[in-house]
Amino acid sequence: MKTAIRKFLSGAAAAAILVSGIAAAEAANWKYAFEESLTEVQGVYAQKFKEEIEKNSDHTIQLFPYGTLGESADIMEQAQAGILQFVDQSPGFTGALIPEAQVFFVPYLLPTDQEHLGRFYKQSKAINEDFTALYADKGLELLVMFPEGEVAMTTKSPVTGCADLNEVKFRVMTNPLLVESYKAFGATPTPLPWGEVYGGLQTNIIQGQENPTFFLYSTKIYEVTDHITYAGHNNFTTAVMANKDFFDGLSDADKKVVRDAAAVAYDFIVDYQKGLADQELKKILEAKPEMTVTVLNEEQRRCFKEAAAEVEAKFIEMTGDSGKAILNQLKADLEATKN
Ligand code: 6CS
Repeated sequence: MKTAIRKFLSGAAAAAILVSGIAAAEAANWKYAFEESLTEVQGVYAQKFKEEIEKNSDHTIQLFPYGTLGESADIMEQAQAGILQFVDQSPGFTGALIPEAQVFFVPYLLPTDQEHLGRFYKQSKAINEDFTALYADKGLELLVMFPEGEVAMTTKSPVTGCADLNEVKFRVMTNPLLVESYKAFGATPTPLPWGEVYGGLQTNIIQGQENPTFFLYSTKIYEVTDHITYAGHNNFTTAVMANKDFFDGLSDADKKVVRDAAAVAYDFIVDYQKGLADQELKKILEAKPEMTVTVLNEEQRRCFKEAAAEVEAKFIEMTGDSGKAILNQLKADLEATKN
């Protein structure tokens, strides 16, 4: 009897070891790189995504914040090569790879109302179907796009209209349509990776740049510029994707874990950003009380709005029927998610 129990127990133990061994063999460590620090919006999103994946599977996520693996262009290359499983790259840097992604730089296309944007990215057919297909063509599984807040211009001299941008070397992300935008606004656009912006402003190689308010505080850009201007011309959009071969190779259960984590993190990051811009603007003014903050009125915005039509025409010229279809779909999606 004793021997039988012992045999049963050792059999059960062996089975347990075998099962845990199989589970351990299946558990993977996935690498996820993004363009910001751990405590900035992309980093907060990534941490929530990691938490969800690790809660709902045996897999772990290793996070690589901005700079640890290079610039935005570098992490995209690594994700396409399959060295990284996940990457956050903003359309501001994806324009050369997927020209249609430049649609997010048609001025005044996106509203500044964060609640509207929260509904839009989640429900948009253009994003969740049309862009998904375009990213797939480049070996990427688009998981989510989310807003990071209204962009503001920060400059060394005050801006109350397009005329004030004349002769201003204005840094933009490396995106041909953004170059066209700032040309149309009257500035001299200078495309640069993020790592060159602070030093460029400090040494006066450039005299302006644009970014959401939280980023102006977290990156201390207020130290090297003196004026913040809100023209309401855009909201910062970012995108998280997986290497497509990696994603296609996952089990259905793991695909669901990944998609669910992306969706939970989306709701979390939209909620996290409520009041963030105001909060961070206050911190900028505490750190540098002499910084001026101007919200342009309708009259002052007129030239920026007139430039928008020109930029939209350029976008269609650059992207043809495919871009036109995406633009129209985005407009329809924005209308459908107004309330
Ligand atoms: O302007 C940029 O290059 C950066 N801006 C933001 C808000 N995130 C990452 C990106 O590199």
